[in-house]
Amino acid sequence: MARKIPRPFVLGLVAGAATAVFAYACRTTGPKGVLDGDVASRVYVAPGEHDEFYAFLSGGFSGQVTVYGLPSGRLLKVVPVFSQHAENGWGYSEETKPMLETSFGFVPWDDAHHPQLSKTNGVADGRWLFINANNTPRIARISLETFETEEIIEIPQSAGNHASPFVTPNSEYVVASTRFSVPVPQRDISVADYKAAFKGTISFIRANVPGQMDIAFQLVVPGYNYDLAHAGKGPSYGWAFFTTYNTEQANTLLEINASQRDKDFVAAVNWRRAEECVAQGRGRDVPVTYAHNYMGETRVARSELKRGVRVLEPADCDGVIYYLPTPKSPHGVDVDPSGEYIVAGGKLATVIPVHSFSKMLAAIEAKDFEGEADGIPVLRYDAVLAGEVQNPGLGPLHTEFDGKGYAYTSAFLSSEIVKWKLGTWEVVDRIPTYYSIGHLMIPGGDSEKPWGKYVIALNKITKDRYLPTGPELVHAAQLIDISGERMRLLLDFPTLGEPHYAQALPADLIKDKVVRVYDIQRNRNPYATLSEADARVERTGGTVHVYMTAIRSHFSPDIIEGIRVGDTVKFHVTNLEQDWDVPHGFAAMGVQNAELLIMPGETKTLTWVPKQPGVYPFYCTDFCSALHQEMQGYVRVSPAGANVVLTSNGAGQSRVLASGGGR
Ligand code: K7E
Ligand code: CUA
Repeated sequence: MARKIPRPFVLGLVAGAATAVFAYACRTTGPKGVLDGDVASRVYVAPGEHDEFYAFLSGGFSGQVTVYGLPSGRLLKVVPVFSQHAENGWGYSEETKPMLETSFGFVPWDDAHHPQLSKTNGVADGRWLFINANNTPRIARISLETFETEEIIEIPQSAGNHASPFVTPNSEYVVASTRFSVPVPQRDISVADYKAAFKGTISFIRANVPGQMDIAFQLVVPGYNYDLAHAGKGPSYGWAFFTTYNTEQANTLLEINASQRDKDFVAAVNWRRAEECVAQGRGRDVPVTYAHNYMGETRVARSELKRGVRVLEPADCDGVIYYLPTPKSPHGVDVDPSGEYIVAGGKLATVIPVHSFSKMLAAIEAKDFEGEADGIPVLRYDAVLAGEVQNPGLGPLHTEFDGKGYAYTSAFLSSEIVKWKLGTWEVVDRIPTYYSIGHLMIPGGDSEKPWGKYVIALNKITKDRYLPTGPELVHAAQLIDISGERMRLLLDFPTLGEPHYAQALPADLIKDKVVRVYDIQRNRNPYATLSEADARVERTGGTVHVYMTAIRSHFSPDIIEGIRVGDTVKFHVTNLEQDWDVPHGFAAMGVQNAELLIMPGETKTLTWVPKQPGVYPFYCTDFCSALHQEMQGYVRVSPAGANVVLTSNGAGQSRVLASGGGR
């Protein structure tokens, strides 16, 4: 089949500035219907069969992670992370609310961009998935045994936590950098003082012990925008690379003002050198406050405010950071499986520059600098360049690798994936994507040993790919076969939120260790009710605790009286089931909250402050059994000051521990 490459864009140059402004029109006539030959069978996973890969897609502005099976593209789960999730009460239940605490208070939304699997020896090991919150800087750790968010650390002195959270080869650190430079330390000052007072920070976060995520140290860097990152591997182990843009240090209308220079930088940070300097006491402690939230064994999240972070200035630690000139407003920076090549995606560049790690070391040794930026040595472009990929498509953003010597780069403006050969830099294949691709992802494609086989295009614009659904359209991913010489489109599948980036690994790495039930004997929730005999209500002043159990197909108690307007009612619901896939739900009329979805063996708590007298039904929301519709009960609410005695029909006795005057 002859392959003609459409050019679905119009390129306009605004005269008078070295600024290229691209206006483009999506070509909305992609391939439809049957493609070639055996495409359908390549993605067909028969009913009851399992997919070969788990894929984890960021939810972008949904704040969540979604889990898909590949190659089928079937959605398997939404893992709530930074945003409240009404479907299962994440961020609504008392057990999970502390996970969304920050130094700014409760922040129930964020923008999640970059999932990163934990690694051992440079390869995904199936323990955890990390993901960043872009807006209020945070990093989460998700367990791949429970598929739940178990830990969130806030990053102080950061703003726009975009170049995050990229893991080092043994998950020693996740690295994170500021997209927006801000006053460091934060203070009330004019934006006109940008150049003097605004800084970036690069943070190294210890992440390989659950419950102990913490900022190991921060490097204060010039006030540019730091966009993306990747850690070195193999020979470049011990280094991490960050793209910068806006080295012009503009603070308004960046579209034009930050596109002036021909080259910005890739920052190369020697983190082992930073460790040495910190060990020698060359850092200083800055008294900032940040939250650390952890779910832990009790499965009751705790939020703790930490104070103080160790900050290192490049001037106090020679050799810790170098700048590699890189055309032009680079976005992605990706390190090939060998660890030698550092590929940058210059959004406005006409080539893909590839830096050589060994040449970089030689240039550092020879002090082959073209200058300095804020005291940081700038290496000479030609001294570090391995090669340039010519004609790489317009708007190159991100690159992944197949482990067979090829690289795949997404080109946003020309809506295509370009395949090129490492070493010769020649383009060998290209395939259109529908439309405006951002990231792309090959299973293991950022690691030392890619699994290859597929690339997923994560597209920004959907247009006509699915049935229209009003002004707001679902986002789109496309699965492309890369097992042969030519790329082949296999499948479109819709995604939730905006899937910026993704990671994937073979299902065999995790599927047998996935938790099926929480052991009720190990339930450490202080409000757990471990048997129906203990189901009861208790009043402590103005708070009524309902110790409730759920098992097919009833709640105990299912009648509660003696609650008064103004009381705070806490429904502590324990699911006594010990069978896989038997959650119970809990919702009550008028409760200004979401439902609870309680997994087998788990306790979850919903808080309610009733405002009007009446009798309120509650029920199980998850169709759990033939008599699910019978799984219901009533709460009677009396006026404030009423004399109705607190009672329930739970087997444990109802008690008043301290008389309630209504408050
Ligand atoms: Cu969308 Cu990695 Cu936030 Cu590129 S980023 S596209
Ligand atoms: Cu329990 Cu439906």
